[in-house]
Amino acid sequence: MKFVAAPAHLSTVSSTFEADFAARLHWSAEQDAAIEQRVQDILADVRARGDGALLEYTQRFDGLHADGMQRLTLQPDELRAAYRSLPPEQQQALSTAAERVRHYHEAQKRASGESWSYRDEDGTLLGQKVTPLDRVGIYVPGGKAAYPSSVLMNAIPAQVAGVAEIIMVVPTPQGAKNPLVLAAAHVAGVTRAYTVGGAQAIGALAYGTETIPKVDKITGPGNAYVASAKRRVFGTVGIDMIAGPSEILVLADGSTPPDWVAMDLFSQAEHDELAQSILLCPDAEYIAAVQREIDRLLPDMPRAAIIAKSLTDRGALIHTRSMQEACDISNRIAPEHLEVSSRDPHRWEPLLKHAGAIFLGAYTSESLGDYCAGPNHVLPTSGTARFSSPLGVYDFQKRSSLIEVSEQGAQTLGRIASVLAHGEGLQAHARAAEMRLK
Ligand code: HSO
Ligand code: ZN
Repeated sequence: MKFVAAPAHLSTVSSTFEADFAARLHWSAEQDAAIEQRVQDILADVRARGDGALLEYTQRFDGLHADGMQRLTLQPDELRAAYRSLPPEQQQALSTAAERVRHYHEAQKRASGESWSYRDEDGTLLGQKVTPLDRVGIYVPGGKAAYPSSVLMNAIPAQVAGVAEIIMVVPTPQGAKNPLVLAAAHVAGVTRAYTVGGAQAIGALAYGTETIPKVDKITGPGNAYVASAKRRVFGTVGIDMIAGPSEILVLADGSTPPDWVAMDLFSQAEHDELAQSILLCPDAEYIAAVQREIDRLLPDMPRAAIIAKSLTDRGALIHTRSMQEACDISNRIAPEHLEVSSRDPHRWEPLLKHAGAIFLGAYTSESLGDYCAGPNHVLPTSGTARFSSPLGVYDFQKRSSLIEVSEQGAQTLGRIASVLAHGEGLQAHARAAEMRLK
């Protein structure tokens, strides 16, 4: 990662720096036409033929033959058995992580997820009633990105919101089940799971089949096929977001041991060659120290090749003029994860406007947030933190307005409505209001 620019005052640095900076930030989620066509066909087929289509695609894409959906269904007993089969240390870690994530989301619900109402001077009641979705589907990727922690992060807010049925789908290529994923589903309160994946699983959740019930919303990450399928079924069902590669931005004042920062940069880089790790720091010597730690630590990392590619293609160590300037640049980037690795993080936090999650102080490794601190790890990526939020209880709730007009209120409101309705030329509206006038 040789991308040190000094000084990096963005309004004055050379145009090549600006161009390189922009190129590194750019992530294109270009849709591949061949994938789009395949996904369209698969969705139409699952919609038309239900379980039959699902069984065929599962055999074709996952090499998993099943003569009926029974074999692709995981009942709560099997999820519980997976949990019990784990070593105690893993059981404990999963349960404690789940407890902390649940606690956090319960606080979130209390703070912003409750119904409210008030009465105006005429005694008219006005309010908002919050209700959970009835049934949601959670997609869990198979293969190298099968993260039990993501099962917790998707299912627990749904459960806290009060969703009655949480249906999980997870592909099991060649039938190989990941016990940690099933155990996490048990701990997080998943109602039922099916070992299907890909666009066909998204189709099954969106349209329903003889076996898999149609859900109201689908959340969870997936490959290009899954992302495309989620985009296409949006409208028939709700979806969460289309997540891009992971990102971390570290704002450092030079007070954190440089190997800690190097490893935090690795932690997101190891997810994906397209992941992005950036350091912003006003201290050139410290940047050099982090670079030395990167060079020293990298060769021993099991995912060194992925990390190296991610850092080389998309990473940056940027020398800023000040911490204030670092905060400005961070706001322009709007990173998914933002570490404020400073001895006085609360001094900088008020300057930070756009980030999926903000990790304050040297001890707050982003990795702790990925697993067990409590907040959700499903976060806006690719600059979308400018306008969107972490996955939360609110994503599994909806609101209905409540209105109860009193007799007195009908007089006050009826006159206003009548005038506006006549103005719009809508007679029935006007008369409905006027009939209630005394
Ligand atoms: N950092 C990822 C989530 C994750 N990390 C799961 C480890 N496991 C989301 O950006
Ligand atoms: Zn992670």
